[in-house]
Amino acid sequence: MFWDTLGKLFSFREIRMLQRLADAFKAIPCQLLTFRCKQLLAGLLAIAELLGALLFSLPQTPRGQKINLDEWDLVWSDEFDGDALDRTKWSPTWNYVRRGGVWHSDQVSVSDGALRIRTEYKATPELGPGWYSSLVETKGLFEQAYGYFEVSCICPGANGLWAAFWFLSEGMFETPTGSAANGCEIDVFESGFHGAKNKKMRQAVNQAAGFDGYTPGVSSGQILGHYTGKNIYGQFNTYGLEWNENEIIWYINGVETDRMTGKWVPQAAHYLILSVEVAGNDGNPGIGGDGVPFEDYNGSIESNDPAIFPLDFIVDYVRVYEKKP
Ligand SMILES: [Ca+2]
Repeated sequence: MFWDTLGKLFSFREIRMLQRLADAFKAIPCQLLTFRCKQLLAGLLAIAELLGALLFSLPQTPRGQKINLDEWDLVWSDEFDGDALDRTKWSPTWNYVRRGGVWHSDQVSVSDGALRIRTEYKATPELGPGWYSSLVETKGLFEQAYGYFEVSCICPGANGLWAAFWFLSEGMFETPTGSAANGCEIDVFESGFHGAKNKKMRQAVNQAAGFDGYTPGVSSGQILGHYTGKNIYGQFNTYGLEWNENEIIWYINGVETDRMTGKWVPQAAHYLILSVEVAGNDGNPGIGGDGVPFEDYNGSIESNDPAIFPLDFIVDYVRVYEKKP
């Protein structure tokens, strides 16, 4: 009841933080009595992180429950073991200017057990010189409501771009309904803080959901939080999403980071998307629609050492599970 009342005042993310803060405080007296310093320090660390997240939007370390895959059946996957994109599972992008770059199907390949979405500058392709990257999606080929969805990947480590594993539903573009009954945008993760001025942000990913399409003044979103992985630009991390009728729960490396309940839990089948986007506008990298440079959180792709390109978003697998009955 107490938390229900708070729900009218605070966002899901804020309530989650308050719950964790309360749990951490509850743990302190008994830890003091038994001198279990390690847990006390962990509690204090959690409090410091929560305050940092609440006051300064700093990223948090995942410290929730672990996913138990024994409770799930694998129903769909791509291990990327072939030598080309499996067109029975994925559709490549059509080729067009996207934000600060171009999405082009030539930027996708499969080799050595992984999907690679390549970002690089190309001088003379048909859509003009610029930064080329790509998208693949399961639209029309595989769509599912509910389950556990997981990607294992190495994010492209460069300023001014981000990789993502995200979902959309066909119905979310219809007239806004004030709920997520017809679906929403679900971001299992988005990287995109490599160039952040604040060093604490640089290993963070964003986990979020957005509702009622993209209608100005109507759509709304929940950036549930910024969470850290382990060396996300140098090694494989997993990013997961558990989803049932009542809640969606985000994970990093199998540990819960955040969850959302209520009317914004989507109830429609969604398709899966893997993409790399170049920050920018109308093919011009590094600036927003207002013409202001993206300096604070990730910078411009042109601020990187050119020697790091071509740069790949490397995806080891995507797996989708259903809960065992
Ligand atoms: Ca693989």
